[in-house]
Amino acid sequence: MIQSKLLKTLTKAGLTLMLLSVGLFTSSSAKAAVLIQDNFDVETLGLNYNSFANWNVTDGTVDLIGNPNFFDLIPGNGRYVDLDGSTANSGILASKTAFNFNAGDVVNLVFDLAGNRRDGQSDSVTVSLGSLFNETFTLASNQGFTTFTRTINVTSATTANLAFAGAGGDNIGLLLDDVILESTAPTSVPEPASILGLLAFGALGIGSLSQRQQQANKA
Ligand SMILES: [Ca+2]
Ligand SMILES: [Ca+2]
Ligand SMILES: [Ca+2]
Repeated sequence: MIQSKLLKTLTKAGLTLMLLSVGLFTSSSAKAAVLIQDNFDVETLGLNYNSFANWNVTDGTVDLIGNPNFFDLIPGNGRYVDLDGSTANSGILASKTAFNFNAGDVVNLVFDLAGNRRDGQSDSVTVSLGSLFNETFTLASNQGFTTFTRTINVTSATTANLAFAGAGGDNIGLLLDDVILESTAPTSVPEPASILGLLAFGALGIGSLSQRQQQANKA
């Protein structure tokens, strides 16, 4: 009787272990791909700047400002973008790459925005990722860098550029820094070999225990 209880306990433990293992294999098969990670610190300081590594200015102008001492409005952030350049026509910063997304992808978008820090008036920017995402953010002039995070679930395949479209035309715009765009495709398919191995291992364990119990019963 004691052995029978032990067998049940061990079988339960084995099943739990197998389920846990399956869970681990499933989650580890999800791949996160970083599509853009940009702190603008390698760019060249300049007004009406349009030589970005990852971006085109597709309308209006933007300024690249910051350290050292070039309109460094919020020191400690290296270099960053003033979304309203110096031509009284705020800019659209659009990713050079159009990214492919598939149904089931989970997209993470993270960026830092700050108010213009100069004129006491709010500014806004419309952030878009093709048909997947479109949201307008408005920040007061005195607001420091704030991190915004959005999670986007892709329901059908599409291609999209990430874009930051500043609004206004007074040469004093929102500040942008630390953009991260990443996509996770949860495949949810555990590796068949691992699962078979675990099942075989579990069956062997239960089988040998049963055998031992039968022998014990006969004795
Ligand atoms: Ca920066
Ligand atoms: Ca400006
Ligand atoms: Ca403005």
